[in-house]
Amino acid sequence: ERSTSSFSYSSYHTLEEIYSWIDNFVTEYSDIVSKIRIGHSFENRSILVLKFSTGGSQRRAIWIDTGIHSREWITHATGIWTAKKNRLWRKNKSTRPGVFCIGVDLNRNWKSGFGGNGSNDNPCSETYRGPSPQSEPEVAAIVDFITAHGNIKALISIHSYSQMIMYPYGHSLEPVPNQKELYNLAKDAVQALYEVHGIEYIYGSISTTLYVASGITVDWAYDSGIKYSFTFELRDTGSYGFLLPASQIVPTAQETWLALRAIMEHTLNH
Ligand code: ING
Ligand code: ZN
Repeated sequence: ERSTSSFSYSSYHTLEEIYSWIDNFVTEYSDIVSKIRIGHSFENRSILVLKFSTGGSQRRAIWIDTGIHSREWITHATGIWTAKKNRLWRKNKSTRPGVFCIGVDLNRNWKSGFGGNGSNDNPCSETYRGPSPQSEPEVAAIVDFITAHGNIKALISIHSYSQMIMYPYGHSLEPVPNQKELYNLAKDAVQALYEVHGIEYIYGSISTTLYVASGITVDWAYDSGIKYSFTFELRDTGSYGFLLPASQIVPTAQETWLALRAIMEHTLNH
């Protein structure tokens, strides 16, 4: 494997594969992770430590070891998965009494379709919807602002990654009343984006293009009367995934701007 994003976390690996995963990992996260060879086994294999640090010396630390008993395969695999999880948090950071897991998915906490398919009532899930619609201060703040404003005509909610431009609904397969208009506008936006750096996006409604998801930002916006509600999934399609290299920031922003402009101009003229 060439990168830690193409590594299969759902299978067991040989020591060679684990060593090569470690090398990829420290290269990809060189600002925070380093590898230390602290010694070797009786049969002379390297004993490697992954050190997570933002710098400094003599700082307090936590040690975790896995695989000290070699037949306990799940522990080596859990160690690798846990190392990789660092910096890839999705939800907010809310806590509730008696609930062990942290965070609500802020793209499942909106009123429209709250609690439906493609959301989860388990607080430990990555798509945990929260106890009630708008229970989270981050969602409530946006709802309050947009509602008080009262004259927002278009809303664009930007995520990554997958290279898609989509419109409501997420919570149902039902086409929205102006679906034809949204389809054509998404198509124009995708074309404008493509012309900048040749990056291909796909488009369509959320539920038919990606998957069914309930309690999402754009469904709420649409149902609140914002007829031009879109969600973008920016670069890439998975080679780097959430860890898109910084060298792609400006090109991504440039092409995204053309798509945003297509939507803004259409909104202005309708
Ligand atoms: N994916 C989105 C998610 O929240 C999405 C996909 C976007 C669903 C917009 C519904 C509406 O599952 C990301 N990147 O978070
Ligand atoms: Zn997202």
